[in-house]
Amino acid sequence: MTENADGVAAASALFQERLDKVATDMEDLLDRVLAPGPVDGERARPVRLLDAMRYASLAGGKRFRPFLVVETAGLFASPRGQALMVASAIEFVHCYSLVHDDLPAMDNDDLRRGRPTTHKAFDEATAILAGDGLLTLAFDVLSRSETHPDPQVRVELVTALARASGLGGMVGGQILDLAAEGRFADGVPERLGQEEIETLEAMKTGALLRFACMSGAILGQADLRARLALDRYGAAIGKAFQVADDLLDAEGDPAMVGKATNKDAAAQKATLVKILGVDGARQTLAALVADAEAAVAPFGAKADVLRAAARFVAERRH
Ligand code: GRG
Repeated sequence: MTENADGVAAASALFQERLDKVATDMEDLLDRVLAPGPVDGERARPVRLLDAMRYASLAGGKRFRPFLVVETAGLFASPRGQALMVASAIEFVHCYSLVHDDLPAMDNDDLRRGRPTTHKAFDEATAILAGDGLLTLAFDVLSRSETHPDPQVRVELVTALARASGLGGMVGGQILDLAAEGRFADGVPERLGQEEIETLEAMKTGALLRFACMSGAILGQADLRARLALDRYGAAIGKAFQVADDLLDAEGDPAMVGKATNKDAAAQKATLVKILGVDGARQTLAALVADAEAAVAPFGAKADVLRAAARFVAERRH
């Protein structure tokens, strides 16, 4: 389906409205899940750890992954409350990854989401534990009956999130990234080719975004055709997100981006922008957006906001 210019503008406005609404709902739910009182099976919630987990996950971020969950689940008329539960699990994993990524042993960043990183606001040990706490909480949330009444659906969500975020997904991508920088005593910086960079980025950044899109189909117990369409959409969005992030690093203003920029070039890091050049990366980005838009064509007008989301990824400035 092709939208005319008025349709595109209307879908973009609706996208922003829905993104804002998801951000508000997410804030409320994360606040509730991170309440001071222990839940069944817990003994107590230590204040310092809880404060660090709240600092790392509340009041910040675009909440783009939660938006993808809510919108894809909406295609199958899944209850919004269930989608928000899944969305909060993904956001907890995302926030944990940012906390650990910012640590001195990883990227050593002082600024995230426009304020001090968690290890700067607290200390390193607390930040490591806050990340651990957020990761485990994600799976706690997915296993709750509030997420879906059918335990088989919950198990499918748990498995898919574990695989997207672990060894063969985000964590695996992170170690490939560190290895490429020559960060290990037995390694030298590697000159990665385009295919290797694509694999690394598909794991480090793409896998969680792809799962966010697929989780709507899992929640909605969608048929294979719909799952394949959303998987293609998620894969394109995941790649586009990383290319856009690399372009922001190469060209962005730190005040706008909310974190340090020009780090890839300083670290002589292999990125698609470095291989393809800024213009080549922009062309790749446009092709990925077109592919994401085409992937959700079978859903018709119901997917207008998802098409607008693909365009947002390419145009984002932070
Ligand atoms: C430490 C296990 C571990 C993994 C780290 C996510 C990650 C893997 C590293 C972050 C490095 C990075 C900046 C990757 C680029 C893509 C990305 C995840 C950007 C941040 O996501 P946004 O823009 O952030 O959605 P907000 O703040 O809006 O939530």
